[in-house]
Amino acid sequence: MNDRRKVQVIGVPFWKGCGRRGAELGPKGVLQAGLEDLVAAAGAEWAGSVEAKPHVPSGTRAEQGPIRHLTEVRRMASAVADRVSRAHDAGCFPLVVGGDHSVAIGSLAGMTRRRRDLGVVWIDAHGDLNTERTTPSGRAHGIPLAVALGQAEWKLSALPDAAPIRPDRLVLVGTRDLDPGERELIRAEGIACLTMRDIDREGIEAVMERALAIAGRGSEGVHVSLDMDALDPIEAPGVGTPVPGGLSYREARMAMETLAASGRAVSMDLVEVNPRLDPSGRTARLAAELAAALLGRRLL
Ligand code: 4U7
Ligand code: MN
Ligand code: MN
Ligand code: MN
Repeated sequence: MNDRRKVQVIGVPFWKGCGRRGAELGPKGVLQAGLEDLVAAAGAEWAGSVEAKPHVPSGTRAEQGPIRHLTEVRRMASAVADRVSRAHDAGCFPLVVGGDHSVAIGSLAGMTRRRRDLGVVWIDAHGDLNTERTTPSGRAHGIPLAVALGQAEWKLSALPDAAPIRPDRLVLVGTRDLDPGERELIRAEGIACLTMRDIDREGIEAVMERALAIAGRGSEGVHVSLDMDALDPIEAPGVGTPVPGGLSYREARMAMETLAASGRAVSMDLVEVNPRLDPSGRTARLAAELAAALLGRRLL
């Protein structure tokens, strides 16, 4: 990761992009699961943990429109973008711990401010490629990639200095649940989509090497966005939109280790952990372990 071994955690206690309370407890859950110790054990330096909390004036009314809580999502994204670009400027690896996946709009805005050629590896059961027109749910966690690509009405470039990501440097991994509008966008833009079927056939290491070749092609660094629903719900039950047939514990670890070994990752999202849906706490623990594996050089 270009020797950015200092890790700045940016917790984003935000649930309004998924419409289900509990996701705002994600940052606390992941920190309490031992993130700091795991990161240190992996050999990276801990630069501390801050929270990105949007200022929403009381009495703010929910607006009309296809995306729910859009005003709050926009404010959150702006706050996250500022934290992320500041962490980057301080020579740190920004680790954004959500919160629902709409927090990634902020991460991508903050990172593209500084790295115009950012590649993106999106590990998720879903495509997160809906627009205001195609969204079946009206939930902002289903649109971050359409926003980042410049395909939605809300453009990433609405945030100061942010730039769209390039479709030829974006790769989806672990995909198994796409909406019709998302399929169309994938086809139209030629977005690489490495599905669970590809992982079944080729194995996770080969798939991650392919993902790195695409996201890392001519790019200065790769942003890794890990939605915990990429994992099988048996491994990670504490997510808002579980889809059967996901990554095993070993595959998820191997994916992180392959990314770590490449040295290309420059920032990460760790999202969609909902501690309310998992009293055992295993989802938060697994999330912390996977982040540490991405940041680590040591395998044992
Ligand atoms: B997540 C969905 F319709 N596609 O847009 C949508 F199936 O960040 C789900 O990946 C989105 O967890 C899931 O609401 C968003 C739905
Ligand atoms: Mn997602
Ligand atoms: Mn998902
Ligand atoms: Mn779904």
